[in-house]
Amino acid sequence: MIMRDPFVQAPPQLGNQYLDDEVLISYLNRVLPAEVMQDIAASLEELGEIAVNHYALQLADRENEPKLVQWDAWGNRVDRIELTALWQEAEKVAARLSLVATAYEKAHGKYSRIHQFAKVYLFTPSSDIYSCPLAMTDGAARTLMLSQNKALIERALPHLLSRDPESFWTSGQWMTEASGGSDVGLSESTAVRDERGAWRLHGRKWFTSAIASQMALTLARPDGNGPGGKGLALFYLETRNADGTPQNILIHRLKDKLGTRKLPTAEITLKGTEAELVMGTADGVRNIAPMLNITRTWNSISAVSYMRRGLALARDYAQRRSAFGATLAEKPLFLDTLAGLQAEFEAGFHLAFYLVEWLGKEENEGLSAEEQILLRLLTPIVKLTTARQAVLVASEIVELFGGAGYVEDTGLPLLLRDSQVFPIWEGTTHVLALDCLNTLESKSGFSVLKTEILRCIAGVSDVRLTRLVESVKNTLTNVETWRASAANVGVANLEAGARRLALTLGRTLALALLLRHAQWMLEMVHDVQGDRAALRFAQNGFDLIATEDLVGAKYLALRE
Ligand code: MFK
Repeated sequence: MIMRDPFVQAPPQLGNQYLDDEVLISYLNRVLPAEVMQDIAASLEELGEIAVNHYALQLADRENEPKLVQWDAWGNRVDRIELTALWQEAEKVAARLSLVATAYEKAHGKYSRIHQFAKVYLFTPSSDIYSCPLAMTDGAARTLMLSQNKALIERALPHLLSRDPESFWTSGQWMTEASGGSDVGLSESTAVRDERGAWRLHGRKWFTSAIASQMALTLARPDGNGPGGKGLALFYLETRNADGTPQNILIHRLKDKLGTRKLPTAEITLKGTEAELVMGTADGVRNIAPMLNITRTWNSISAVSYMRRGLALARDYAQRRSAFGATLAEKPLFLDTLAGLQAEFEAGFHLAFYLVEWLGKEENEGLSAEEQILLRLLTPIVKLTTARQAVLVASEIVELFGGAGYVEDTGLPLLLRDSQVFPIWEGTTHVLALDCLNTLESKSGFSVLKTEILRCIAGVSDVRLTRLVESVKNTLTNVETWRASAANVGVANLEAGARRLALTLGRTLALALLLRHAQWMLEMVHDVQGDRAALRFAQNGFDLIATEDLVGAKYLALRE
């Protein structure tokens, strides 16, 4: 009898993550002038290759995690974070490839944000979410610039925007306290002036991501200020003394998180940490909002990048894995599920980059009053929609791999654990939905958004797509009808429906963007399959408005 070696499954492989990405390339071809596209293509191809190499390193480094060293051998409290080698390498790559600076150097005007976020999109899933400290670095740079605080701009921006790994700084965003990750106005940290007149911060920060950063923006309540977000002030601090020891900061422990485990997130106490006011002694929540909006944009791009990574792996695996007499790539049911996920990804992709386009326009050309309301609405809507998609897609991808998807050393469970951070960080789906509802109600935001969605589909004329144009319009009418009737019943009904409302708006806008892109593909690129993502995404569903009494849900929700 011939003894055969047991079967060994070939693992999934990644190709150049830029060259392989038809969705990214066709989007860039549509929105960028040809000379910009030509200018940036090489940098994206380089990142596409780095993404492959770092993915392999990431898999090999899977079990390494950052460590907190609190004491030295002689009993001195040192509170030092030992970062993993790959995490430190990611910081160097980020500086060298200007993952933050590209947006501020503005080599391509309003398109610079698109260039920057295309790079971020390629790098993030191979970086163990190094995009987190970079998001806050970008947010800090923007917040300081808007503050017009000359001294802080001169001090910090050259570091935040450096291309030199030696001088590059990242920034933390130290906001969350035990009293309120969402209701930030409950923050208990205080600020008092010392005998020199310098501000000293005291208090416990409960969830400080990227604790290894060189600086942070944070909130504290100056002595004598009133309660709530208005009574907080925005402060700038540097985390270390000249000798590298923490600047009156105690690091108690690193969070034992479900995912993003390479990212050192800590519980800390500020014990008289010296800090400087960024702008004024109050309105801290309003003043830190630019940072939130930037990090929410990063969150959206990161969520989309994770979907793309999962799909790239699943597609490759489908060619390598056989079952029941054929490869998975030949199995209609496998393909049907994959197609549904690809449509979700493409919808999220267009949403996220559409948000980036508006951010680029705001920074380079300025926005009209109506456009400001639009961007204020788009940021939470796109963040919450893409974040929910990322969890759903990651869960399905893991399942597509069967048992291998459930085994840690394939690296696949990481996709799901890391994706779960997207709907939690930077505002949960609930908090962002309420923020969205507030803007819709207080600033006539609905009519602004509706006008924009209709503008996106105005040029969609191909007969394969026009049925869906009508569906978009009908959904907008449904939303309007529901809002009017829910408002009549009372604020509680509007609030209960806020999540469905925000997701419906996000998914309807996504469909409109897919339709606009499909029209371009059919008309300009003569791609006969150009309508596929829009048709399939519509089938996945986009109108989530429920007409039943949502307040009545209380009975069901609380039933034992
Ligand atoms: C890839 C991963 C990248 C992620 C990096 C993560 C690292 C960071 C980790 C974390 O820290 S996660 C914690 C994140 N926490 C949040 O995101 C907070 C979520 N909660 C909210 O967003 C609440 O809506 C908010 C705290 C803002 C509500 O607080 P308040 O005190 O009720 O504020 P209010 O009254 O809504 O707003 C105060 C002012 O700010 C208003 O302006 P006026 O004073 O002029 O009226 C608002 O219009 C303005 N404002 C609030 N949010 C804004 C904003 N302005 C512009 N954009 C916004 N988003």
